[in-house]
Amino acid sequence: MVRLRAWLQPLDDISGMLPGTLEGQRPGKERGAAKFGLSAFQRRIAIMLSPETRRVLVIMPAWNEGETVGTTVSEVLNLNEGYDVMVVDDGSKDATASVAAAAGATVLRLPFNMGVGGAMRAGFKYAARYNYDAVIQVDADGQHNPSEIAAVLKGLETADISIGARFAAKGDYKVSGPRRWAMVFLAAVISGLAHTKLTDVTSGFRAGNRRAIAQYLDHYPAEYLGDTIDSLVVAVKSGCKVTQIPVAMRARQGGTPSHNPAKSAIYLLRSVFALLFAVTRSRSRIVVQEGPA
Ligand SMILES: Nc1nc2c(ncn2[C@@H]2O[C@H](COP(=O)(O)OP(=O)(O)O)[C@@H](O)[C@H]2O)c(=O)[nH]1
Ligand SMILES: [Mg+2]
Repeated sequence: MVRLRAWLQPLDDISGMLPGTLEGQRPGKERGAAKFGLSAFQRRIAIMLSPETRRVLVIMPAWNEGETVGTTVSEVLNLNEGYDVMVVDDGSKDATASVAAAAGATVLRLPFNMGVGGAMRAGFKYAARYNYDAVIQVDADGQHNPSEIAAVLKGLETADISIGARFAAKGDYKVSGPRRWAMVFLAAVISGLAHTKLTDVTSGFRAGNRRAIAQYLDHYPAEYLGDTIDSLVVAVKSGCKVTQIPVAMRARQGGTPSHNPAKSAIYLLRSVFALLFAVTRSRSRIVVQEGPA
């Protein structure tokens, strides 16, 4: 009964949970029900009675990506896999939000810039609230090829977190110098912790199941690279199983990177030290909610 009541809450109450404003589409099945002119109550019932299908939320962090976000959203929706797309617009100064909404995404606009980790956290909260079975992060700049989403999601058949990994026998993505050494070191340490070979622990192209979402809701750092290294270490320590799927990453399809190469290299070196702190963090007790959080 409690669960039923939770389901019947107004659809718009998400706005009370997140420090931003929500625009655009509602989760897929609701869109379908809305087409038939059903009331909010009837839509809730329709969703509850609809056949069990795995619902996937694509979370797209975006910061001043007006040039590329529309195409990336369209590419995902044109796969026709039934994925819902949520763009988390993080205080962009350009038309990111309106372009994303016009392309068919649900857009969460954060009132100020919170970084990729903060944006992802808002996305996970939304995924838990709307009872998604799986989430996958896809960058708005088009580097993560939407045609590989299904392959990365497939990794969830055997693990809680599936990483779309470069340097894993697919693609020609190359990094050299100190940046490469830092990445190799980080991958080696985290592979040891996870008891599986991981080659690309800073990849943001990651999928997670309900267990991963529940764990991320407990701990998902907002600092740069915290969303990759730190989050992964704590997830592993908390008992989440990790796997990787080889992917070929594309070049950024337009716009400019949020960090120049020199700054990225410095951050990456700093993240080697941050790894030490991550290892000492306490583990999460994972509580997977059945039904909306
Ligand atoms: N929400 C949010 N997204 C960000 C922020 N910085 C970068 N992004 C997004 O995260 C993704 C990866 O960022 P990018 O600058 O391409 O980093 P790189 O691929 O590591 O060079 C892109 O979709 C960016 O729009 C931020 O501060 N907030
Ligand atoms: Mg990028």
